[in-house]
Amino acid sequence: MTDARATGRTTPATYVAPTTQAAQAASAAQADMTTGAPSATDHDVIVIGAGFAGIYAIHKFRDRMGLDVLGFDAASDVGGTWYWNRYPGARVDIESVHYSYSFDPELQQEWHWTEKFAAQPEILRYLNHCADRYDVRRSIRFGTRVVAVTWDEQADRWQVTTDAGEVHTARWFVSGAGTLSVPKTPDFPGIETYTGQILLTGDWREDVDLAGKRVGVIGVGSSGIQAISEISKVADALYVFQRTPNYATPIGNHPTDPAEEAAEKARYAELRDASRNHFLGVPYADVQPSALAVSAQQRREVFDDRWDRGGFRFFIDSFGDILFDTAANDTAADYIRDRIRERVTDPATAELLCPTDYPYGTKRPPLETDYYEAYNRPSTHLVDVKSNPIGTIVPHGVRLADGTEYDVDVLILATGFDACTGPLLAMNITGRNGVRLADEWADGPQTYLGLTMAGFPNLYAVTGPQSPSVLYNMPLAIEDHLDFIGDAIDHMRAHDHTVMEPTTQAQDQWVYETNALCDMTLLPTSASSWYMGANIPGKPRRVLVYLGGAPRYRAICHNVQRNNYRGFAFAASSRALGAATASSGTASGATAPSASSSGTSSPATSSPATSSPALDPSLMFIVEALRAQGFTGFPAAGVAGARAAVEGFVDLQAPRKEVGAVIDRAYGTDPEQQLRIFVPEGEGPFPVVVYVHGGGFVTGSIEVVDEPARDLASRAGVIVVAATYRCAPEHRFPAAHEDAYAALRWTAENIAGYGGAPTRLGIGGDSAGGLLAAAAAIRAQQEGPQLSALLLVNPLVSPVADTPSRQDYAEGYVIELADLQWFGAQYLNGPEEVTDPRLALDAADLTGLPPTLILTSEYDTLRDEAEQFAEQLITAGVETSVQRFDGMTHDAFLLSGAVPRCVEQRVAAADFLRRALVEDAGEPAFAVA
Ligand code: N01
Repeated sequence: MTDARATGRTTPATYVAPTTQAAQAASAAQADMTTGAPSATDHDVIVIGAGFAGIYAIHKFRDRMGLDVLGFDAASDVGGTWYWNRYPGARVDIESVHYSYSFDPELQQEWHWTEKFAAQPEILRYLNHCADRYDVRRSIRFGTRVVAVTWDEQADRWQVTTDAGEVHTARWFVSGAGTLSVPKTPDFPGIETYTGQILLTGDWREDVDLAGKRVGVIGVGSSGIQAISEISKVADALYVFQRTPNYATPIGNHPTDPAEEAAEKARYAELRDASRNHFLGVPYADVQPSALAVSAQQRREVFDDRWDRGGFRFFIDSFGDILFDTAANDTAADYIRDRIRERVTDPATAELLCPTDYPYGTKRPPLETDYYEAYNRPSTHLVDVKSNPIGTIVPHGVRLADGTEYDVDVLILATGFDACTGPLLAMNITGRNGVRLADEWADGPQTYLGLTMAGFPNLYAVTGPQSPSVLYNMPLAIEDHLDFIGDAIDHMRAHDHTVMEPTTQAQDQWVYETNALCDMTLLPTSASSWYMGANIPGKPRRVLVYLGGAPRYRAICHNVQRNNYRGFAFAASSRALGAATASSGTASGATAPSASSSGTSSPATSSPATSSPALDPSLMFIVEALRAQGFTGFPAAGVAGARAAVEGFVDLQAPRKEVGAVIDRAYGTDPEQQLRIFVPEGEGPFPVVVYVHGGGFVTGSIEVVDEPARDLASRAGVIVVAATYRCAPEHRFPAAHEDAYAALRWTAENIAGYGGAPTRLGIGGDSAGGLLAAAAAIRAQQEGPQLSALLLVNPLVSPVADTPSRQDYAEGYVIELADLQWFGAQYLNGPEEVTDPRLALDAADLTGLPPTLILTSEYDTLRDEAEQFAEQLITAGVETSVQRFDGMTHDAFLLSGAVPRCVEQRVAAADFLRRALVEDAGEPAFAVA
């Protein structure tokens, strides 16, 4: 369930495209529209909708920020979705204790939910209580539909026209019109001849007594399933017209358990935090990596458990690959079909209720109570309108294509919504230069962060298309968006900006990321999912939700803010915005040249908003996958948790290649001073490279680099000696440094006994291992052995580097700034060590180092320091090449099973080693870059 509706309502039995309807009303109203100076109808912010979004928006902007705010809602009172959807059985399907406001700690302590999953009347009571508590009604015009929203370029304000012909203006326009608030009413032929009562689940405002009636329900989505479960108990006869069966799973509702409520309230803050760190915004934490990685028995146990515990646990808290992998999905779909067959007595009806032609979860999964048992009542009849479609509506009922007729007194349309884009398009929005949103979105939504649009200054779509919206617990998603908007308004006021708008580059990149994420899932395979806009004839088939999960989305938004509103342009007037939003170099917190004053202008930095191509979609899931398994960053995980998380990389690697030989040896007496020697196939003696694993001096092991080491050995035809070392915090600086060098020495002295040629020796490593490898190479200049190659993969260069990439990718890109700080704190004995040239490589003497290759990744906190280090090496006369991989993040080099483009980095590394160590050493390995 989602939020308020203020627009686009259609009368039952007639489907008018919302934009057409709004445009007609608007054209009359706009005739006498005035522009210019603020008047009594001028406001700071206009808010659309009086549901969860509208209530908090008014409270926040008016009471917390002191702005002049006016709200509109077509309804006669607050409630949004919960105002309009009063059909029997309407109920939330996220636990109420989580599906509620979190911004007011006292409210959440005081409010008592009577059921685990509250029914519609109770949620409406809650929203009325909130409306009273924050006294929002005095700022809302109820019973008022907005029919046009037009940017006035002279006044730099939005003009908002109502169906009463009034025009109000505001600097900022915030739509809380919801995602599922424009009902779809199919235009069945003959529907105007029907003499019974037609009801629309999405526009159901009064109690209707269906006892003793003959009722027809068209549609078996979440609304239909909830309604059918209740109506079947009272109707004389119930005919369910089903086109596509659904995978419904038990909601698990029950009256609130006082002990459970007390326990939840005692740790409410913690629960909210956990919710915001979960893909769907609920504090579930039991998801298993893969349905295919466990035995059939173990899988069954997980499914049984999640089925019994209810809520979205089966969907989101069972196995992480259900939405990505057809075979994994099949296991869930088979399980649900089996359970349906157990519950429905008539086998033919059971088969008809079993979905077979689309994967589970690609249509929004409904939750149910006794839905399948409804079909065991003799009065409930399932009618298959896929094989025999609805032909016409006749005066007394429904006639199918083959002529069969069903007489019904009441016909209920549970036929869904024009989701996500519908509510915005219904408002007939026109932005700068007369550009209509409907035209901009002719091929699908174009947004930045699912919240803002290029060409539409100061306009914000709360839980808009291409944001996590319906895949993120709505009240929390709404609060996050409104807090972002509030911060943006504060930022503008603090810097005398009049307007803000995303750049087209930032928007294009967001659209790319949203679509790319979707393409990695099974969603595009569903024929009629509203997630894809596929339920509305003629609607562009594009994913409408951001599938990267709430934590990743929140991290991106946070990064945008902390980086000077990366991807947005600010200006003193919208006329100055054009150049700033379209130009190529100013996407990062850009300030238009003619802006009056900003205090925010910053050098353009390479960032997700400015660079192309975008982050590789496979990597978008890595952080999310870690979080889904309860990992919320290295500092929070602690030493043991951090180590376990890095060991988990092994599950994301390709199968280990066969090599000629694998030999384990020790190079010291400590159990961590181990080597694993990977000898390639073929005739030796082979050149040799010592490889030092990364992991922030704290984590990592030979097991984690086993797969890449084999890959390098076989690709380059060299012996790879993977070394581990004493880790922090048990062993602090310089233990790891000493060990990396000791491993190098051991190799030089012993490798001949394993088929290696110690005269053709190199060293390499990734991340902190890169720093250790480089430090060992620097030491080897003085103390030997002589080296012929240095390979640095996404290396750390200095604990205190201060570079744009450390800021740009501070959160949400595998290694976060906070992780770097935490790792440093584990390894260093004190802050004075940060200038030690063994740790601050940029302070070391680099002369005489062997030919060096540095691989960097576009979206890596460490990118810039590594590239600057390359320049220093060149200045020091070292043959150096640096290769940046667009779209990649830190650690992609290790994740061969999850990141297809990892192979490009491996090939680059192997080519370098082959040229530097295997081929004629008389020629330079490569030109100085
Ligand atoms: O709509 P839907 P909904 N002839 O689009 C059928 C939220 N919600 O209102 O699949 C015959 O899911 C259509 O058939 P098909 C939730 O996010 C939440 O039920 O296109 N049938 C389908 O069966 C949910 O996903 C809650 O073949 C026609 C049905 O109508 C979203 O709202 C409760 C037809 C539409 O299903 C929408 O759910 C309720 C035609 N011409 C809703 N046209 C909770 O929180 C359409 N259909 C619990």
